[in-house]
Amino acid sequence: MSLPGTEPIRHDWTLPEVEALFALPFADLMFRAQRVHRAWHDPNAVQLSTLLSIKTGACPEDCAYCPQSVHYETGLARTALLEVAAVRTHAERARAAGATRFCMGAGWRSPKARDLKVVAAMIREVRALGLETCATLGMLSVAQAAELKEAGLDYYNHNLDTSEQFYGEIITTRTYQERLDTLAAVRDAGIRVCCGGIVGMGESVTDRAELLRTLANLPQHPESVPINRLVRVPGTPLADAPEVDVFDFVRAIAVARVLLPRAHVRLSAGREAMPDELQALCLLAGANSIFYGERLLTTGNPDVERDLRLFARLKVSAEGAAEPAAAADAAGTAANSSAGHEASRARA
Ligand code: SAM
Ligand code: DTB
Ligand code: SF4
Repeated sequence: MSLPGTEPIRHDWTLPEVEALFALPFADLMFRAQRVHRAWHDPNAVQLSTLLSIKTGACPEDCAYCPQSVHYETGLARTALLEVAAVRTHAERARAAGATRFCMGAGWRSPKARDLKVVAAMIREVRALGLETCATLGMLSVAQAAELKEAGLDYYNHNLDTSEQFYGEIITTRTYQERLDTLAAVRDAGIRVCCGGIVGMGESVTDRAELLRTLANLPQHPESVPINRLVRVPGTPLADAPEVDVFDFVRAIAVARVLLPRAHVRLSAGREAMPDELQALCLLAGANSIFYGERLLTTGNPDVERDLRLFARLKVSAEGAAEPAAAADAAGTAANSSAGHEASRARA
């Protein structure tokens, strides 16, 4: 498929082709990404997703970047699965602040049957608020994906994180193929796929190219592609990973935009440490979604006021946000926060 005057959507990228994109002069890559971005998206709109950790820590997996892994001493306080009512309160606040999607994350290898029932109830509650729903709960079977679809889940996040070649350096407790199997189960259940990776774990440019090539060559592109910059959490094996050149990070966003024209490319973890200028460059490179709200799962994110100030300076609007008045009516007092009013200004 293609729009008039644009390159077709492809699923047959070769590694040399993707590496050649990474190797372009910065201005040429940005131009190419912008051309694709403007053909498929409103370049001045950004989608806002808010994250909530519904079950934190004590995860049996050994993902080298992750503060929630039981294998590392990160000083993280563990929590049991939240109550449905508490999740609803968080979702109401997110909606009042202007988010359109609410993502629930759990530190699980894969969900247990009784836990999945509770998550299904959370999904129903969040959906009833008019928010899009997303969950990231680890590996899923075909039956579990169907159960989540039945509850009304819109998106499932499950990242490939890096190339298949580099994956074994980062995670040993599950295989790349298991990740791909879960993505297929999610897709086959009719749930939209959110899948991306992390830049800054010591991977090569070839690994970044392979990750994006793998995503682009899936039978159907993920609708949402989070590009995370590693948050170096003390106690994890990657606490001292060398910092990635900021332009190399922007290049990863731009190549994601070129390969995945219709997807929302999300500038994800790592924003708190990014100056506004770098975030603006990422938006110019084709990012059109962010995590919005002062927390990711266990680490910080820019607060709403900072993001809304940036949006106002760039004249960026929030994509598809409910009118603040409607959000206020439904969400009660939480919507009277200055954030709700700021959101309306940013959208104006
Ligand atoms: N346990 C589930 C799983 O792994 O699929 C869901 C939660 S897990 C925290 C979701 C994603 O967060 C990971 O796949 C990874 O891409 C990202 N992530 C975790 N820790 C991170 C960090 N320190 N920096 C950047 N991204 C991180
Ligand atoms: C994704 O790609 N990034 C989000 C979300 N999917 C679940 C998670 C980022 C986590 C950053 C570390 C933390 O806060 O624990
Ligand atoms: Fe567990 Fe997910 Fe963290 Fe890996 S990324 S340790 S699976 S919570």
